[in-house]
Amino acid sequence: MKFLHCADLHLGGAGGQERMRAFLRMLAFAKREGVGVLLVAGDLFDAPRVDERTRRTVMEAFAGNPSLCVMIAPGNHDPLVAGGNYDGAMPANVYAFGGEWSCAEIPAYGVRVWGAGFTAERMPPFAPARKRLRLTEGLYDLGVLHGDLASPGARSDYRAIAREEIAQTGLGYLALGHIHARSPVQRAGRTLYAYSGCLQGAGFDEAGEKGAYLGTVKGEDVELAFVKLCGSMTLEKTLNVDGCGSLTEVAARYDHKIGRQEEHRVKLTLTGSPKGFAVDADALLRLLAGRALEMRIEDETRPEADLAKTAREDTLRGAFVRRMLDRIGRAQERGEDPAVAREALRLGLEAFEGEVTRHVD
Ligand SMILES: [Mn+2]
Repeated sequence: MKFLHCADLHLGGAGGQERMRAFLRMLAFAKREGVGVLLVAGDLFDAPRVDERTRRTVMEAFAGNPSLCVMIAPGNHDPLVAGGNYDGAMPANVYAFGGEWSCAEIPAYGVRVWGAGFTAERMPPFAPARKRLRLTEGLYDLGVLHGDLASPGARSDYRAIAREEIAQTGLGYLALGHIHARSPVQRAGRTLYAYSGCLQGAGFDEAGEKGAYLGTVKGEDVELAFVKLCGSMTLEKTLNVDGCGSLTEVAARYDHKIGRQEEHRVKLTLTGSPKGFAVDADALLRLLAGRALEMRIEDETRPEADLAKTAREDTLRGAFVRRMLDRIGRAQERGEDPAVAREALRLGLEAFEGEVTRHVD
C-alpha cells in the first residue's frame, strides 16, 4: 500500500498558478504510482474560502482519481468552518477531519487514518480524545495533523505537539504540516514522523527542492522517500568576487560559475573583496537581467581597502586578518588556490562580528 504525504499547498494564494501546477503534477504522480491514500497535512488552500474556480479545480481533480482516498487535516489557513472550502459537496473519496483527534478506517487499503483539523485560525495544543473506540484489528495506523512541533508546555497558537505526544499516539507514521521547510523522517517511540514542507515554493524564503513524502506500508513496516514535485525553485548561490575589477567582470564570473537559471529564482550571495571598487547590487541586478526568473542579491563583499585597514588594527581581529592575508599571499606565490584561506578569512571575520551560523542537517 502506497501513500503520499503533502502539506502547505496554499492553493488560491500568491504564486497561485505555479502552486496549482505542482498540485496537479502530484495527483498525476499518485495515479502513476498507484498511491492509495493521500494525506494532506493542512493549508491545502490559502484561505478559509478560496475563489470558486480554484476550489472546483481541486475537487474535480480529486474526483478524477476515485481510487485515491484523500484525507485532509485542515490547517490554520483553511480551517473547517461554515461556508469554508470543506463545507458543501465534496467528492466521495475526499474526507476532512474535524477539530477532535479521530480516525477513519480504510479496510480496502489495510490502513486506518487518524487526524484532527483546525476549526479556527488558532488552535490549542494537541489533545487526543480519550474516547474508547472500537477499532478493527490488523489495520496499519497513519496520522495527519497541522501543527507546531514544540517542547512540552511551549506556547503556540498552532496546535503545539511534543515528541512525547507523538510517541503516545502509537501510530506507524504521522504526516505533519505547517512548517514550510521539509524535515527528515524522525522517530518518537515506535512512531515515525516528518514535515513534508510545502509542495511548491513561491518566494525567496522557500528555497530548495519541494515535494512530498511517498510512503510504502509493508506489513508492520513503513518506508519513506522524498519525491520532488515542484516546478520552479529558489536556488541559493554564492559567488566569490575576489579579484574582479569591475561589475562586468562580476557578471562574467556569474555566467561562468552559475549560468542561466531561467526557470528558477536565484538568491545570490556575493562574498570576497572586489579590486578597487564597491559592488552596486542594483546595477549588477540590471546587468544580470534575464539570467533567472527572479533574482535577489545579498552583498557580503568587503572592499580591499577595509581589509587593509583592519589588518593595521592593534586588535585580535587585526592580527587574524594579517595572518590570513599573509597565508593567501603565500599560497598565491606558490601558484596554489587560496580559496580555503579566503573562506577561513571570511568566516573568521563573521565570527568577530558574531554572525556565524552553522547549518547542521
Ligand atoms: Mn499553516
